[in-house]
Amino acid sequence: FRSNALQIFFAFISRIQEYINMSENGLSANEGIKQNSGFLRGTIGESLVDGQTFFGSESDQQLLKFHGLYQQDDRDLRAERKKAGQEKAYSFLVRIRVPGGIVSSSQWLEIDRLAGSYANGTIKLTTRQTFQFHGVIKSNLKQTVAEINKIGMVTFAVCGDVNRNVMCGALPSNAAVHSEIQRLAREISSHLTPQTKAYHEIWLDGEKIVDGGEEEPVYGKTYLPRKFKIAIAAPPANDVDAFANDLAFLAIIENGIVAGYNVAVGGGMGMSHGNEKTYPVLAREIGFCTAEQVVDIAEKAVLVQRDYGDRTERKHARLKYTIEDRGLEWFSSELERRIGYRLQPARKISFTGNGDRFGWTQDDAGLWHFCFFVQGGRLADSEKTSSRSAMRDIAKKHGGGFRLTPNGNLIIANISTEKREEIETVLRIHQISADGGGSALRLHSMSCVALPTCGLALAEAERYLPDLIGELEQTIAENGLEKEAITVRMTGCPNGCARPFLAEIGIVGKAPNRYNVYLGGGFSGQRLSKLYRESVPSSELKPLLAPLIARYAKERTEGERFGDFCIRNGVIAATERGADFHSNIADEAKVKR
Ligand code: SRM
Ligand code: SF4
Repeated sequence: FRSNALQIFFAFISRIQEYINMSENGLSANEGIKQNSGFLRGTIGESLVDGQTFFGSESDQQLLKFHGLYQQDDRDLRAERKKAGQEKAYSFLVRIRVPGGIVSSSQWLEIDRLAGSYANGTIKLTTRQTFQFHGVIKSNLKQTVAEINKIGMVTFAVCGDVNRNVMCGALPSNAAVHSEIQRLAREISSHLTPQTKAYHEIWLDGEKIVDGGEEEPVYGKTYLPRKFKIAIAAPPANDVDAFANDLAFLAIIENGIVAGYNVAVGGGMGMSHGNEKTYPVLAREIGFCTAEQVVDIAEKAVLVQRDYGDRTERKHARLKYTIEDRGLEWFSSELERRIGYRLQPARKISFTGNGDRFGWTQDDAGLWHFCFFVQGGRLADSEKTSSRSAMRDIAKKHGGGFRLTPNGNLIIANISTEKREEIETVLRIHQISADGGGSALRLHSMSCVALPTCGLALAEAERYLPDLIGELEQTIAENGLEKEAITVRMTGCPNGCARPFLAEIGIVGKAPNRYNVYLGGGFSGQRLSKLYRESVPSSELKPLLAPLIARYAKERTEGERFGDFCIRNGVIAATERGADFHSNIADEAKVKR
């Protein structure tokens, strides 16, 4: 107990010190932490072997994120443990970088093994095409990271103030286009990976670099003001939700090949309840470039944000605010100055949806791909599902690999016609169907992790959305809408990890069992939603949404999407730009409950 109390005391002192540093130079505390970290080392190495179950220093907790690791505790157990005078049930989230979501079968088998050996036995497919392990205890962290490294994967730079996992469209119907965007995703990802040897040193027992012997050519010593996200879309699919990214490349496909990319900048989801200075923004297109220009443009866009992003206030530090403050034209000319040429005019693009295409697809090279719905992106073996075992069995038989989709679903990829039956047999044994036995509403639903691991969650998401969808499926069936897709996304807080502001129905945690409901998002991820009702108790969500869905069934025009219907009928005003996200909110939406 004494040593715990001491740890907490020292953590408190170090926090105060950080805040003093911050107020001295006006920069946010994280800037000081990065500056003094020795290129992301801090005292992580020392803390790793201090015999504690947690990292006591605030700086190390922040720096761990750059290494793909978050200190968490089981929030379900907090009250009970506090009452019993026990420390929190600490464990770590381990995020694994998967550019473009592409995983080989042998990697899959190892990921599966590690999930069982070191994590809580589940494999979480995230909304950004990465893997997450939850529940890794501190004494297993180093071994987990080292074993991930052995299969050619890393946890490095998948969190923190750097470029995150680069997403790309997941489902190939045109094999050449997809291999091109996958190649590019990998290239951007490796080009923007920080150069510090800290990761190798701490986790892989790499040689120690003597002070001063290191450089970080793109990022510099203080990295970026905030996280940076890049995606590549292959229209007409917008499964990556391109417009939610700081930077997006939208493939222009002509005669079956990629002719180049439209460049879009300044998207992001996160906001805070009650703070109208924070809001989601859609990325906007600024021009067209060739494939050869993409990586350099990505680097220069990162540099503009590195140099101009707000380092004083983290809630205002994403590229979207840099652009909102300085203007899109300013950004374009600053980018063009750095790349040394003008972007060509953006070309015409249209998207048909931001969901996944489920079931079997044959690409033009003749290979099959099976995409199936993974509830909450969580592969597990439980009373309800044996999806984790199913994928293990398939990975043993199938050399074609897997693709994680940006909606947290999974594709078994590159299956030859001869092999298809064998895969189908395994799927049957484990009762895995493309739609998980659900409606189109369920297939187009997505949630973030939220409780019990996410420290920022205000309400349930992953554990609650399946039940709410079940309730709404009654309304769907009564109105003959089983095959009609409506996008529903739920998050435990307004950070927006499941991109709820780009759903037709967004349900965002406000407090335990209370949610803000957003309507009017575009089906293709092309329009933001707007607040419809605030602080709705979970028991009132179905009564609120069911009549709207029933009305949609009766009054929609041919092919009309739910989000468009809500706007046409005045249920909600359209949000044209991020900056008007908080405007035109119906007064009744703000009624406090
Ligand atoms: Fe996220 C923070 C989970 C995608 C916006 N996100 C978090 C943390 C790490 C909480 C924390 O900081 O302590 C969550 C860990 C929960 C847990 O227990 O696993 C978390 N985010 C996730 C994942 C796992 C959600 C999921 O269910 O799949 C996704 C992992 C993505 C990845 O592999 O990199 C995830 N997060 C997103 C997305 C979607 C996207 O990238 O397309 C967004 C919105 C897009 C954006 O960035 O604007 C997103 N996460 C945030 C934010 C708000 C950022 C902002 O600019 O305001 C935070 C909070 C923060 O950074 O301070 C956050
Ligand atoms: Fe946690 Fe909020 Fe992200 Fe959900 S949206 S995972 S509650 S930070």
